[in-house]
Amino acid sequence: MLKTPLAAALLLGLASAAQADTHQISMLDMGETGHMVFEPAYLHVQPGDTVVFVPTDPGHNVASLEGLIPENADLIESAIMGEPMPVTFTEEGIYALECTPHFGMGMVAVIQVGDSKDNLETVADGIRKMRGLPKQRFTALLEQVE
Ligand SMILES: [Cu+2]
Repeated sequence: MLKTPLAAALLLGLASAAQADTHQISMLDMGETGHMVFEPAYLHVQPGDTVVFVPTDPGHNVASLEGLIPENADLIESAIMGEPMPVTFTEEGIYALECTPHFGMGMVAVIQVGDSKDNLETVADGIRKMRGLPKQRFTALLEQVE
């Protein structure tokens, strides 16, 4: 009795694991798009996909901005500054991310997971309250949301 559902669950797990993609975002002192950047700074991924944040230059991290990720999503924060940080995104929606030491220099990124735009207005509101380069770059990134 137990064997079949378990086998099915395992197969389903394998199937979804096989479909999940891994993406990479570099964290750079100087990239093609400017100083202190995530490249790419906007990425549209599917639920279950993993994004590996790679501090190609040292001294960068990745963290989610309070209230600017989907309601049920786990907070994101690099365990160790300067170490690659894999994040598996399961909750659909828009994620606003920063490099904590370089937020003021506009080192920000937007990840869109799946097709839900339920929290798009919340994120847009949060960005409207910012100033300077973070606001400028976030605004441009949010325009890329599909
Ligand atoms: Cu940084």
